[in-house]
Amino acid sequence: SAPAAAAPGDNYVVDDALTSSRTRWFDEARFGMFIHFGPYAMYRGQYNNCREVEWIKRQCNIPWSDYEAKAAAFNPTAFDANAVVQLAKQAGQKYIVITSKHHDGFAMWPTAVNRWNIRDHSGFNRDILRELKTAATANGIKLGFYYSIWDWHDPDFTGNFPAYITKMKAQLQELVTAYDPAVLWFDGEWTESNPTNPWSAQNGEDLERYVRGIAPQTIINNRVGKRRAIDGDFGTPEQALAGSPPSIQLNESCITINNTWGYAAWDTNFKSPTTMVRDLATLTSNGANLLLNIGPTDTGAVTTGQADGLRGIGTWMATNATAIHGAGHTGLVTQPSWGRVTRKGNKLYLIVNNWAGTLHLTQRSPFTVTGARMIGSSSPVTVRAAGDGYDFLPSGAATNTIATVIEADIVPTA
Ligand code: FHN
Repeated sequence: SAPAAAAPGDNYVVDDALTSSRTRWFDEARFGMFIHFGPYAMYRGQYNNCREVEWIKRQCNIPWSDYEAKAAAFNPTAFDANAVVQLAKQAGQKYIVITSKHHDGFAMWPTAVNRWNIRDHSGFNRDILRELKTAATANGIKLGFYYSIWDWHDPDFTGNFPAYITKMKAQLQELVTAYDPAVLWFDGEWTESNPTNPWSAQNGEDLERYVRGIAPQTIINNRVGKRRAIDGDFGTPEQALAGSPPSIQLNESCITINNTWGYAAWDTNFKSPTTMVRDLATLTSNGANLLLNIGPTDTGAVTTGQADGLRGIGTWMATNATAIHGAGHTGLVTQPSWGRVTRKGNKLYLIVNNWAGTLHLTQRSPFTVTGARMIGSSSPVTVRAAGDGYDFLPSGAATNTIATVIEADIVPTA
């Protein structure tokens, strides 16, 4: 019989087999670093009495003359790609996504498309995207770029949209050719209610097709288009924990280490390593990634507060990363009140936040536990069938104040 007619958008439902080989590294990574960095950092979160960050131009009604003057003085000599990459690596992050262009339209690489970029406008004679790429590659970390579709600076965005799209594609071509990004992370497609943003569903389809054509291996987020469930390769819940499957195939929650994306001197509300590790465990147990954001200062430095948070996560990861990297959702158990359970092959990882009391696991599908042990300790763990599943009885105390991990060998029996 004749195949069913393709519904609009069907060609954007990515083939599973293709997806699994192309996107496998992303699905195994689980943890990445997001970096919001641009000339908005020059305001350090404040313009007169107005507090804003990467939106400061628009929300604080800064005249372009002022913003352009600030951007001309942008001179982030303290940006140290190696230090950033080491921080990410130490935290157990497998990829970095940095803003190549935010809504202010400012290119963080020496684009030939316009002069509104870090070399021609600011005279900063280094290519920090290149430096990051080099440092990341040397350390086995992937580099991707955030790119804002919405552009406040280019008059063609509102004046001559086809001309704007041509320039946008030319910039994306530059990024792909020069840096071979592992991820293109689009944003700013969402202002549907904003009449100054004419981005349509068709524009999204067209851009996705264009990027696939020039960068077939590159992973694209769903904000390339307006139909978030089917555009791109992965979903992007923001400041929220992605839920458990089934949903769209891949998900990545982007969450800030404090309250803001770019640098604001007043925002020192850093999340604790405990909160972030537990969020990472929850996301891993849901089969989703965490893209944890930092915002370097106007000079390009990573603040102590941000670095300390990442190091705190790294201390936990140094022992327990096996419960995160390559691990994911398990349909075998009900997530317990005392923590989260992830699965990698025939191992379950019980990430125990609350060690006191019985560690009971409720089975949803049959499996047998053939052995269990604490990670980072030689204390044995006894397992016994109990009620609707298993009880785990560790012989020692918790080894970690954030979460202690028990690894269990399992044989699924269904
Ligand atoms: O407006 C941006 C915001 O500045 C930031 O880049 C976040 C990151 O996901 N995205 C937008 C809001 O959805």
